[in-house]
Amino acid sequence: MNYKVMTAEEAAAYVNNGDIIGFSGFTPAGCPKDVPTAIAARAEAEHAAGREFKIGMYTGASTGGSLDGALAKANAILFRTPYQSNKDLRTRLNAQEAHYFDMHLSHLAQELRYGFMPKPKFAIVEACSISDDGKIVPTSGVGILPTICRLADHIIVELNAAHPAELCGMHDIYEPLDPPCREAIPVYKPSDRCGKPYVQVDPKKILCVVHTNRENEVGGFAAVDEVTAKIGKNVANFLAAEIKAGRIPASFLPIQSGVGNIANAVLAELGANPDIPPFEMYTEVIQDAVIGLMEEGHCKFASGCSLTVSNPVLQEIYSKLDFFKERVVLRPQEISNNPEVARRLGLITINTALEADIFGNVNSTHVLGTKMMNGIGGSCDFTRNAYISIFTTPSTAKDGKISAIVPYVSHVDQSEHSVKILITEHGVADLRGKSPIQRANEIINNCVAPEYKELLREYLAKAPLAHTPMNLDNCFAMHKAFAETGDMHNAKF
Ligand code: 0RQ
Repeated sequence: MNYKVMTAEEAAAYVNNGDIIGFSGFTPAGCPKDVPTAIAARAEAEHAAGREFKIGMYTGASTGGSLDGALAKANAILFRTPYQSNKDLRTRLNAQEAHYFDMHLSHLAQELRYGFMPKPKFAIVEACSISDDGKIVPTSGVGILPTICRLADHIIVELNAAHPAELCGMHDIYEPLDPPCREAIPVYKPSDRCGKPYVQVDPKKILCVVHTNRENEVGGFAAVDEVTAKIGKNVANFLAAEIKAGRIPASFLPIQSGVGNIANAVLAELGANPDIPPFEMYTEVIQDAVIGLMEEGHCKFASGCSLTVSNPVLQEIYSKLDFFKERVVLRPQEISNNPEVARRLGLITINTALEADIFGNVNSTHVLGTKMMNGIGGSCDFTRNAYISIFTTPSTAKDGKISAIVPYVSHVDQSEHSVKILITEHGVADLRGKSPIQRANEIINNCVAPEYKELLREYLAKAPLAHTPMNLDNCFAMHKAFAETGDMHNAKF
């Protein structure tokens, strides 16, 4: 190998206060680990010496503890985008100690190329192999790797021996041209490939290679419980009925499924339902449940941006690479989440809400309207362009003190125009072709927890008569009741 080999500390020494860095990966899959941790240590040393040290950062989505976690703990983040899910980082950005802007994941690479945000000085990327002529093979997540390598002045490669070089062939790297020269993305089914199995970079830009052998930092998923199992069953039964009614083709359509415990549980239930045919996925995050479904034959193919699986499941994949390379393709996020492709393929999209309102608006990001949870991720990329968009949520949170269905959401991520189906453990609200008042009754009757139904009916009955019966004086009364008394039941309309 012709490249300089350095330790993580030596590589981190190149990074200075105010530098902007793009990181590879998507969720903790495919993210560099040693160099970011070394940058965090450098920040701590600089802070101890009374000097400022913060970096601007672009990532694919959330990352692992040794990236977001270490940099957040060191208070070394000037700004950051897009999706994140690290507890320490969440604390920093909710305290305004790091500027965070939430973006659609499919937008990030192109907006960097368009120059809407400052370009990264460094790309720090994880690879399972690198050739002397600059062919980088990513590991289990791609994210914005091709674009940051194109735009950055310098590339630092973490060559991670925990990922086999034989992974080469699972990726499909395609970067579209920018308008006015962009052409159609030639993906007509989830398994289509249109790019290369590696990222071609200018080898002269590779500053150094850092050898490492580190496992991914993907956490496990909560076991499926009664509520999430019921939500999953409701989704599966709804889709089976749509096939029966002829509104979804009998051959079925590709599925996109969001992130988290609920999404994982929903997928397991889809696999268990005999009326759901074996399916394909065109999604961003391939979670544990998908791999099991693939081995059982319920999932035929998955296109995604990352294998966000627990380490035992990743080892299972690596032990059967020939099997999985035929069934999985990993793409950059501007292709895995591309609205053009999503609309063309006719995706059934299933994402999770923190709260929804009785008119069908969805909040997936802001707890009680102000505190950032994780971010929108790819949920809007898919929802707005779906064949049919589904949102799931448990009907209550925090031991029933919060109703997930409220008079008006405290933050809007998906508007009522994009959300077609809302599903809780209690049932399914079909919002298609319904006016606001019809949607409100559908949601209250089918999705709201029994103990909150009367409260929401009272709100609706007292709201002014209008196309959207919304009372500007008290549409947040349930949120206020929770903030003041710790229980939404105490709301007064
Ligand atoms: O808090 O952990 O303190 O108890 O929110 O809730 O039920 O564990 O749900 O793990 O499925 O995550 C929306 C965050 C759901 C996720 C969200 C509290 C609840 C709990 C988490 P505790 P659960 P999940 C593809 C698509 C946005 C991006 C997206 C997400 C915690 O799915 O980030 O969809 N989605 N991307 O108690 C206050 C409420 C609440 C509430 C729940 N109404 N008010 N707190 N909670 N409802 C992926 C990517 O883009 C990468």
